[in-house]
Amino acid sequence: MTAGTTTGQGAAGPPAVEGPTRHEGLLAWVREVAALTTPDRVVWCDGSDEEHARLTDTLVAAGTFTPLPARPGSFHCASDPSDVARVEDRTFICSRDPRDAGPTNHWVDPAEMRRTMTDLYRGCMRGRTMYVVPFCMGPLDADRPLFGVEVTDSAYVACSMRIMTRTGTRVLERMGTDAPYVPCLHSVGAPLEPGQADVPWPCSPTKYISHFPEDRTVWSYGSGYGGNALLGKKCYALRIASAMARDEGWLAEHMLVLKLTSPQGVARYVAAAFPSACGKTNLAMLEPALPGWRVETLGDDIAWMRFDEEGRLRALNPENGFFGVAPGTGWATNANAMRTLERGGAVFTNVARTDDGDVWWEGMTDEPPAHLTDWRGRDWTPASAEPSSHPNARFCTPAAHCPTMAPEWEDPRGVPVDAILFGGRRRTTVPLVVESRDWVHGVFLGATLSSETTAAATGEVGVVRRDPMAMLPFLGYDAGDYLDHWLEVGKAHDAARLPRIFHVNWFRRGEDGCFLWPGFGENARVLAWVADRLDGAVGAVETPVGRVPRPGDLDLRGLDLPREDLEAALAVDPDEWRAELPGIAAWFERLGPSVPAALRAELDGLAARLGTP
Ligand code: GTP
Ligand code: SPV
Ligand code: MN
Repeated sequence: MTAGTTTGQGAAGPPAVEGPTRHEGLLAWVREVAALTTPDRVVWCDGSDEEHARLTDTLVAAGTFTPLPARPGSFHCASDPSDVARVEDRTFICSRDPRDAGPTNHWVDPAEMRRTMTDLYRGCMRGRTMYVVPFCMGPLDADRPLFGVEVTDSAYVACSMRIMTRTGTRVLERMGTDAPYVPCLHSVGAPLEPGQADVPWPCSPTKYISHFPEDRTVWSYGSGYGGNALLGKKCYALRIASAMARDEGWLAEHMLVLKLTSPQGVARYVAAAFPSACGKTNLAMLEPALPGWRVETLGDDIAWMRFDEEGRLRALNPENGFFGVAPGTGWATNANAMRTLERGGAVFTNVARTDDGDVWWEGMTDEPPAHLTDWRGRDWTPASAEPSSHPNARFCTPAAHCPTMAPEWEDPRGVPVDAILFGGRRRTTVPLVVESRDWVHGVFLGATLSSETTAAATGEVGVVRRDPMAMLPFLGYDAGDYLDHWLEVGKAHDAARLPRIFHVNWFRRGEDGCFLWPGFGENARVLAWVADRLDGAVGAVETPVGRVPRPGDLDLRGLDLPREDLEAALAVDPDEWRAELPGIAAWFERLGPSVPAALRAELDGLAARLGTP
């Protein structure tokens, strides 16, 4: 049997499973899943263009996809209105010891979770096709590629995984007969009775996104949405990989990676962690407003970082595509994303459709079209009360379509990171950019990162919460242990070679409620300051929170920004920071005894510098 062929269900139960591999462990697992979930047929995905066309045809026939005549090869997709974002309250870290999940994760005993979910999975693929998607996180020519296999009853997931990861026969070949892999089991949780008509977006009100970090396994049920269902992304490449990284001395982080080249031709690599919907994709694809500077893209969401023999931290983007926030993406803000999306092969989920076969979302153009079909299929005009697209509407597109990809983005060794930025979405208090004094202080800045919640996860939007290294929803283990791991990797390597750590905030607002800093392409001015700081070529002023540029330290040529706004964006107000201290102390309290003493000492030092005992 070859990849892509199907096995029909015998009269007496689940389909016989053979596959285009001699990996006995994988075959046994797929057989076991098929026996439990009883799909009508099993398809091993080969990753070919023909298969992609078959999948998209299937999705069009099911009413899930709508072809976009204005963007040949790309599709519109509408999810069920209840299934539009990550479900953090249904996400579980099932470590054997609850202490290892830590106070920030939901924990369920692994045996109990397996029992609960096995009951849910029993017969859950009835009437559906089970797709077997072998995938590789990172380039296939790595010395030790990290594999996964997602078994899913969703054609949308199979199709999206082919965009977001390296999939198919080439992966099975590289896996050979015995490579380890992360089993990722996914079901939308909507079995079909004989003769029952399907819906365009099957899903279940019962959702579980479960991780078994000791077994390196993911079980997901009930949702088709990106972060809940494309299991190579947040579930594997962050939650499971963070546990692997802790054990093996590396870092799996929620970070973009970019290459910044100065007018003198000096190239620097920058990794940046911002919480969901806080600007990673935009920064990764930035078009500098500063003449002479150049930004190229290596990744927009996840970085795996390992130390090389010379003690340099090297970052690799394990993904193959972008799953980006659509609203706010336009020619004025992120032209490179717009160019990427013109090249076909994209899936647009929960955006609006135009009358001439294209997509539209808030922020794509200044003026909305006079008439749209909104993300829920309803007529929409500029007079409509609600936005036309869901605020967490997403595009899914191959990274290779992005015109600014750095040639080395697929180098399996990764790129040496010169600077790490932590950033959040804060209306007040946090200045545009701060440089840390050293690694430990930088880890403190990351550990106490705070941000307003966004539509990327279900729940209230705009609430300030602590989000250490933008990893709060993605930690596969105890948060205090994670911070300690950051300190330990710093200690284990030559301080002079460690990346320098900065903290940024593009989202501070003035008294009128408007953003103080114009953001987007203008953020190149902050990147340039960071690069110049690495060279010691530009000044800064010491403040209680770290080193901050004076207005004259930023290259502001060509920027029309009122001096008061710039000063307000850079200001470190001791009163605001004193008011911040109890929140940080409460956060450390919540994380409990595993918070490293060195970070508690940093908090004491900050309090002392602010004149509070
Ligand atoms: P995830 O994919 O959820 O991890 O998000 P992300 O961090 O990649 O965020 P993204 O770049 O998609 O930006 C999210 C939202 O923030 C979009 O609506 C952007 O328009 C907006 N945004 C990004 N950068 C800036 C900026 O510099 N200033 C302002 N004001 N808004 C920004
Ligand atoms: C995020 O929420 O941080 C995302 C989108 O990048 S998702 O894949 O849903 O996690
Ligand atoms: Mn993300």
